[in-house]
Amino acid sequence: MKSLVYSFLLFSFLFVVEVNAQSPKPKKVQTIEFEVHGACGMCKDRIESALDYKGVKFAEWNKSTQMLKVVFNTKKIQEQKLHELVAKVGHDTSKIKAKDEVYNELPDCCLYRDENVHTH
Ligand SMILES: [Cu+2]
Repeated sequence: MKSLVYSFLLFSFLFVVEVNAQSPKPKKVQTIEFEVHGACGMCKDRIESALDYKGVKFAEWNKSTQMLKVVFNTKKIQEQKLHELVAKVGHDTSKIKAKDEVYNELPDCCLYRDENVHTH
């Protein structure tokens, strides 16, 4: 009899877990990709560090595709802010161009706007 009770409890527990897993929740976590210009591994670190920010769960920049992937909580941070954070450290995004003063402060290897950088 006791084992029957345990089985029932276990079954109930599994049922509750199942129902919770299926109940629709408002989608808070969003993944987006947008273009960010950069030139080297230092750029990658700089771009990803800039997104070490409240509400951002994951950020990865791909040098060869010039695309940045970001996973973020839409209740804590907006897409526009992600672009601002990246532009602020000197990298042009598909929405915001970095200020020249900031861009000019970047190390030579990072000057992605200058075509000659990639040919030396
Ligand atoms: Cu760089």
